[in-house]
Amino acid sequence: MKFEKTPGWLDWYSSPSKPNFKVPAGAVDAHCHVFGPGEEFPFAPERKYTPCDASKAQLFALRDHLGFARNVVVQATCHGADNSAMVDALVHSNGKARGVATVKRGVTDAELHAMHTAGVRGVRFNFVKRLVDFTPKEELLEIANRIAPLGWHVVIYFEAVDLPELWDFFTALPTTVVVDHMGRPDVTKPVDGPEFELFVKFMREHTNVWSKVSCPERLSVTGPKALNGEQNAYRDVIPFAKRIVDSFPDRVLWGTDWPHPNLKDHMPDDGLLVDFIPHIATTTEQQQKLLVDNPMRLYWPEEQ
Ligand code: 0GY
Repeated sequence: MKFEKTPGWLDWYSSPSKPNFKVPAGAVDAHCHVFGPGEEFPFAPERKYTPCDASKAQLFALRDHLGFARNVVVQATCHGADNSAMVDALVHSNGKARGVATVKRGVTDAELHAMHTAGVRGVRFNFVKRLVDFTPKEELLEIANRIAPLGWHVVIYFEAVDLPELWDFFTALPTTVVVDHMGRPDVTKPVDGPEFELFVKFMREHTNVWSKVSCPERLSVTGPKALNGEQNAYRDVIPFAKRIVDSFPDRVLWGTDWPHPNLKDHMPDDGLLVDFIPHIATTTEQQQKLLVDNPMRLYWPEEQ
């Protein structure tokens, strides 16, 4: 089936630079997606956008180019609860990829076990209204209770302003809980202001909560250009991500977010994104935890 991209959709950056920062051996890109290809894995009828194709082979080529050893492939909303493209990437990765699925209440135990065998280790609950329709919380809690015995975790994606309303639900989840992109803070607000303090409190008071310190390109207002005298792009995101890494070094993950759904203004050079890492994880010990030890503990615990 042929699919027309959403008007204005930006294709991923086809010739990323070689990063200056050399990631540690065994590093994991813990947040990335595959899109289709649509002819092989059709996009979901209920999707809110139609992306460009972004195949497993292209993802694995990027992994090698950037120096990563492994990927965690997160189910993207354009595929709804049909996890076949993501699972296909896992089973063709030579054990170098694990995944996070989207499932509905009707998923069978046999389907969950098959996904586990393929390498799925979590489910994603998305609360970003522009991306998904509402799912009742009791349905999500039921899913969380079913995946918990498999040792899986729950990945949550939400906007910072919605954290107060979602707090009770999040803190009732029975598994490790991984927050996408630091709960999408508004980085024009102070890093020690009430909004981000609430997120820090969420992590401080709930030791099962982890955060991806990813997606500066999504959160930044200053953007990718290093300004006069500034050495780094996306500099307005640094204080937020650095604060989370400094405070919770054992509960942070990092990912490229390739192929970068829904970016309107610019498509990041993935090499530049890797060069962002040493600005937020400033010691080799922090970098080792962020890129290797933490994702390995969560996604490949049997190798620990
Ligand atoms: C991300 C962010 C976005 C999209 C999705 O599954 C998705 O469609 O996650 C977004 O638009 O903010 O993590 O990839």
